[in-house]
Amino acid sequence: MNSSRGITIERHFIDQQELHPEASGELTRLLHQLAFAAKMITKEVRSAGLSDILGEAGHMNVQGEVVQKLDEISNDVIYRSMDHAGVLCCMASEERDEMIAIPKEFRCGKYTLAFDPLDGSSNIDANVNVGTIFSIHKRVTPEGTPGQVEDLLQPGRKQVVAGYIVYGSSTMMVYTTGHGVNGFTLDPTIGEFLLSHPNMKIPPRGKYFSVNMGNRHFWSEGVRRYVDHLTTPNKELGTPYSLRYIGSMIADVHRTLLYGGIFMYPMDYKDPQNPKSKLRLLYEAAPMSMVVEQAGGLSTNGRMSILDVQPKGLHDRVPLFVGSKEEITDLNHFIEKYNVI
Ligand code: AHM
Ligand code: MG
Repeated sequence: MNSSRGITIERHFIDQQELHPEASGELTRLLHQLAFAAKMITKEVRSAGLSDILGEAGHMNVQGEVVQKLDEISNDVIYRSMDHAGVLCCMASEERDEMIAIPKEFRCGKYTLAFDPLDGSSNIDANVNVGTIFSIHKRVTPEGTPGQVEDLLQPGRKQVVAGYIVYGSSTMMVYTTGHGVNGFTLDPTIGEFLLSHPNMKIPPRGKYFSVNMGNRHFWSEGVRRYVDHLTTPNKELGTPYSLRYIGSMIADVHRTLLYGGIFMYPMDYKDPQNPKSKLRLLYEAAPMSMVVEQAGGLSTNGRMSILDVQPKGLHDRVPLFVGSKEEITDLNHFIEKYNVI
């Protein structure tokens, strides 16, 4: 932690904006609103353990109000922080099937926001880390008109900002504008995010791998052999690796970013005629991959960088492999050799 210099996230946004004299300040406003939403969601997550006392989701609480699920609450917090800010032309959320339009009474801006309001929310009751993931693109349709789905359906490579907020033992916001990665920790006593992890870099190799081993039988041969390689003792290669899997992608990737190694959610061949991926491209895989790549790591779907995958629908799913440069390079050799993802 290095928050002693007291650089707040707001000051950091402004410093970044000053590097781009042509900037209109819209992106700064957008990030500011996201940081605000993060504080609001922190408040909700921190009191989640009290739901038994205050009322279960879907039931009446002691005040006679219907208790909402935390992922719905987070979705609403982000939507309400953003809809009137005049910087977005449309949004997409894991919690909504269709594109989210900006209400007519508010100005339509030049950016789009895709977000997962509360990744890993099935872990909430066990007091496990959850998080918000966000991805921002510049629209492709004319400014001043309502946003369209095509504004959102852009590859990760074109993200202008990507990042996440992890609600753990502390709340941390990590983001990139394509010029490195910075991490900010929320100081709850003053309600400010302070720069705690400047210029984050992922180690070129780590000693942890992160994957749902219960699915091993459903992976392709390349992935299975790679994981066998990671778990077979070999002093020279530094194996076996240690397994770490929380089942909350945001926390698993955050740890991977800090300590190095690899996070995987491979394609599932349970039904070989209909292989399935789980994680969503637009608001899970692409933003996390941009952060990791900006920190010096790599990402792949088994064929190309996640950042080059062209989305066809808002909720497209992809196999995701993300982490240290050397692990992803090794994995690619296994995938090439066995010629399947
Ligand atoms: P969610 O967005 O519904 O929370 O689902 C995504 C989560 C990821 O956070 C995590 O990596 C994955 O699902 C865990 O899946 P599994 O239980 O199949 O390992
Ligand atoms: Mg999710």
